[in-house]
Amino acid sequence: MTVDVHLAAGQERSLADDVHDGLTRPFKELPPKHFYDAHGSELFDLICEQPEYYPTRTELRILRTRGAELMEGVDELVELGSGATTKARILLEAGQAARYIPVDVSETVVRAAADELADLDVDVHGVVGDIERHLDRLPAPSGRRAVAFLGGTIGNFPPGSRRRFLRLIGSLLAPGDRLLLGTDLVKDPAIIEAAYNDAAGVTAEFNRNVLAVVNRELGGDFDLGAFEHVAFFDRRREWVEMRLRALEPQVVTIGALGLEVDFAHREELRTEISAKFTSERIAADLAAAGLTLRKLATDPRGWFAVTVAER
Ligand code: AVJ
Repeated sequence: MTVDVHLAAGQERSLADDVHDGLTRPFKELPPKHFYDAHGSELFDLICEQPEYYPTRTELRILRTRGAELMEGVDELVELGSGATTKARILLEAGQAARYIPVDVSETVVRAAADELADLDVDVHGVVGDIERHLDRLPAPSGRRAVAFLGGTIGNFPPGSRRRFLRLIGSLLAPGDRLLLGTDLVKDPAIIEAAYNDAAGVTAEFNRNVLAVVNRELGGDFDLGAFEHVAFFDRRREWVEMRLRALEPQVVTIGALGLEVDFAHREELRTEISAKFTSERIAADLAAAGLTLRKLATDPRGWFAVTVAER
């Protein structure tokens, strides 16, 4: 296996910039990518096991039943924000790809991928990097490529950035290559809201974990107990918002930034949007990024979709 590392010093800079920028806005906001330190990644894996959180197991069912057609003619699989190898294994076992290129910010995750897939006859070439900054540094293609962006993470991008990011992915595709895009679909809001408000409180802990990341990495003094988890489906925008609501007025200090941040009583900090799609919206976003929808694979209830798109 090979691992290319494109991170190191730059990543903390991105957190510092995001925190400084986000906490000094009139409506405070932090980008969701900072949830995923080691503890946050564990919490996310735990979220996926909660009975209310349907996206992961629904997408897995689609990959299991439609894997062969999704991977037909594919020589190598690139997975953006790869995380655990569960989905990669299903796709690699269903097709004939000879190379797997996991791309993730976590070096641990990328190295583990090679170990976990050692029993497959697949060459693993990992890339440690930020999918928003380092996609120009992928290894040269060895054949027809499938670029997978699964789990519904595309929904974390607001609509304008979403199309820009899809266009960037499109620029990686040669004729005959494909994008495999996972998207959560619009459905009964009660089902969606339950998925982000699990009874065991794992999502709430995951949400508050971003404050622990800021405390540790930037010398912050956020009191995690002073914020409550809020998640709701915005029906007009068709996205979930997660927020942290201050339970009392407070001043938070971020040492490394020399920053003091005031929170009013019940003031909210937005930590994530997670867009839910219709097939029309998927096709329109792909088209706006110069991509053509070739296939939309969904589960029997129509809760989640894996789309095949080409340039
Ligand atoms: C990993 C971004 C797809 O938006 O559903 C899970 C993250 N946030 N519960 C999602 C998440 C709260 C998840 N994605």
